[in-house]
Amino acid sequence: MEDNSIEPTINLNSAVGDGNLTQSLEPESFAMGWSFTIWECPTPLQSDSNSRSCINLPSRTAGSRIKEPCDGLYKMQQKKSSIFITVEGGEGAGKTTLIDGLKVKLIDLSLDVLVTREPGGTALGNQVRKWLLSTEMSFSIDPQAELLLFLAARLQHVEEVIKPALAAGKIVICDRFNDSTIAYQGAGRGLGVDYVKNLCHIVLNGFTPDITFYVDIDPEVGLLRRRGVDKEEAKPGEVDRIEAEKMAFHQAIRECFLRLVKMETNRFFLIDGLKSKEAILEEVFQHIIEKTQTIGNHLC
Ligand code: Z5A
Repeated sequence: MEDNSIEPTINLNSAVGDGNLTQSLEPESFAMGWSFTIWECPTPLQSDSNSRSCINLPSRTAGSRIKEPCDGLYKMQQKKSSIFITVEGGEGAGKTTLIDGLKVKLIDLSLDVLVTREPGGTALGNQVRKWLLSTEMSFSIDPQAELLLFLAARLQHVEEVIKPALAAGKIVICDRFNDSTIAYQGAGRGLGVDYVKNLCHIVLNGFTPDITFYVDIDPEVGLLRRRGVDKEEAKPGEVDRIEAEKMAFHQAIRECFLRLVKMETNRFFLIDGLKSKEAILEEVFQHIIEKTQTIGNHLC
């Protein structure tokens, strides 16, 4: 497994006390999601060259907290630092653009980020992607078969890629997940929203993202945007098999996404896809910081 350890220095600045110090460090001052808490600080703090007090943490500190001095170092307690984020939306909503920007911002904070997508992310997922999206496939696909193929690809993706990455403390950002299946197959194909929702729950044994951003855009605008971008599944200027559906299909999907957002306000954030790329990125980034703090506090 990849070694994700780092050795950060935490500057305590005004938090220097004479011993019993309980201090949660501001998330902006170090990597978001790392939730260090200085539990007790019974020895005099060291000073760095700028006369600021600091503690040099030992390696493997992701999501840890300092408990008590041990062998000259500080004992750490592990807690969850990983987070599973999904981004949903119709065609051309700006999901890929948003995820690319988020990745850069989070990596700038020294966070370990894994970006993946559906269908895809594994050899099986990429194969399913080809079958389901390519305009060159000459066979027809029954809607139930399509649903089961998306779910088979997802199960493989979760077990092979997503869960191991989360277990390693990474932030996982996935372009589309269960909500796409509920909207596209449940509402768009008419298989039934509740039926597809239940099936997703059964297949993944309730595995759910921590945060979901739904980027909302009128499908007419989204499809126009999409036509300017080449895709591996369709020839330049063309659309893929699902994009090629009638406008009513895409409108039904949008309406379903909007209903899902209202049903799970704890997990979903509704993002206006007509805002500028920069504004969307900043808004989403702030939501992640706030939500991560909530998750961190909850797990303390
Ligand atoms: N599908 C399904 O049916 N069931 C399932 O369970 C799953 C998926 C998982 C996957 O397509 C297809 O599979 C999808 C649903 C179905 N159906 N279709 N069609 P995909 O992964 O290949 O593509 P996509 O997810 O639909 O993404 P996309 O079309 O590539 O769009 P996007 O990622 O949201 O947009 P983008 O590439 O970031 O941006 C598109 C253009 O807009 C680009 O030129 C950007 O520069 C521009 N853009 C982006 N943001 C902005 C803003 N804010 N303002 C102006 N312009 C912008």
